[in-house]
Amino acid sequence: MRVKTFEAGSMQDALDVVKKDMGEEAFILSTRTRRRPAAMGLGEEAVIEVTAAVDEAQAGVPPVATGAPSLTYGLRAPLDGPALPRPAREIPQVPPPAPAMDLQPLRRELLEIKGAVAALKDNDLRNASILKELDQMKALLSRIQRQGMPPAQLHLPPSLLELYGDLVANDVEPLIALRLCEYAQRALTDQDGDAAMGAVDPERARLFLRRVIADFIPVAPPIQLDPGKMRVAALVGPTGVGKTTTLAKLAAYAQLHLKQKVALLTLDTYRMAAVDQLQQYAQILQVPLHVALTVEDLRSALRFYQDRALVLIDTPGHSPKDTDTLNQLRGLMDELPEVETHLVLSATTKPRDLTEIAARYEPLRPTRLLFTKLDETSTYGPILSTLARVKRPLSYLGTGQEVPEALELATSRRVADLILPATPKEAE
Ligand SMILES: Nc1nc2c(ncn2[C@@H]2O[C@H](COP(=O)(O)OP(=O)(O)O)[C@@H](O)[C@H]2O)c(=O)[nH]1
Ligand SMILES: [Mg+2]
Repeated sequence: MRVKTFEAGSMQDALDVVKKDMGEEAFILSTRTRRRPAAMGLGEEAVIEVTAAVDEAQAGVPPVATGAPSLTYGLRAPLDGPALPRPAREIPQVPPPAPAMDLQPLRRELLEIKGAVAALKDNDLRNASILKELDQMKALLSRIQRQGMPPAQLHLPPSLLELYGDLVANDVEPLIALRLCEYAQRALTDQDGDAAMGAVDPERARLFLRRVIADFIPVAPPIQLDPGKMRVAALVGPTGVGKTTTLAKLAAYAQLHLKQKVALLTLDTYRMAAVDQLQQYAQILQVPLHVALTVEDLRSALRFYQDRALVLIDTPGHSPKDTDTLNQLRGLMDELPEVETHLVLSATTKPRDLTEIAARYEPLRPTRLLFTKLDETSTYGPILSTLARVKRPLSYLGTGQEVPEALELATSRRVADLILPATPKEAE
């Protein structure tokens, strides 16, 4: 058995040297990577050390120059020339063995893999950081592929490019996301200068962008209740978005928490179930409920409610093609001189549908936007897009089915937090 250690700059080179010196039959005992000073003292370089062994008895190894006389006992290895006849008595005649499977290539491959793994292990640390970078790059690229990033975004510094991706992943329209990022970039550049921009700490950029988003979110004050004055608020919007539930939440809050006199009025007479639902809330809260079918009904109900601090009006939802109901509702709403009309939308509605719905309700001149079912979605970008289009302030946010607790007054900060959530690191 011959054992020898070789050194080379790479595992491949080391294995080549082993093969050359010890032949195909050599096997690796160990490998090691160590650092040594590079030539001329310029830093360090890696050296792969491979210790290999070979069984000298194996035929063909080490390779011997053919034809050269062996010095051993003056005998010549019978490499050339005709094979000598075997003495019959020396070896009993047995049938020739089945041809052995050639494991040589497999073994070689295994050795190479083993060596490569050993070399890799030593580079673990460096690899980990490269892999992490690659992962980030891959995520960014696949995001760009998915969302189709126009070249303009690519001019954003990396920290903002990443945030742009986060906004779009949260269903913020790409163009709005771009504008917000550009705005943040300009503001950050004004503060720090161009040179510093490339190195803006991602957490700081995130915080800054969140503030920019908050600045773009208009919010309305809560429904104002003034002594001696009747305030009227109506909720309009498609069927099933949560108008009646939200109305009950508002009524309960004003009645139970603010101790104000509240009355309910519904223009939703199409479905008995709708009236029943409101009737139940009215009973629980012990507030009066009026059902108005005509303009006259509505007028007399409002006269009747003069002493109330807050009159909340529920309305029917309707399908996109049902323009009759909408016109009828518009006729009734026109009767209300000073009304806060909240367009109720569900945060679970598809962005494109939100735009269409908002346009459809424009004739009712909503003065506020109210989003429900925030608890039922994980992407809040459509709220921002709708605000950008409809340009009405946000009033309340519905966060669950529970009456009255699952209702919040909307704040710019809260919505900005939903659109660009804090990272766990930021929350520390
Ligand atoms: N998860 C959740 N469900 C809500 C919310 N608001 C209303 N709902 C539910 O949505 C359904 C329809 O509500 P409803 O008030 O009848 O809608 P309307 O047709 O617009 O009056 C009901 O099951 C409500 O409990 C909310 O903020 N979150
Ligand atoms: Mg309803």
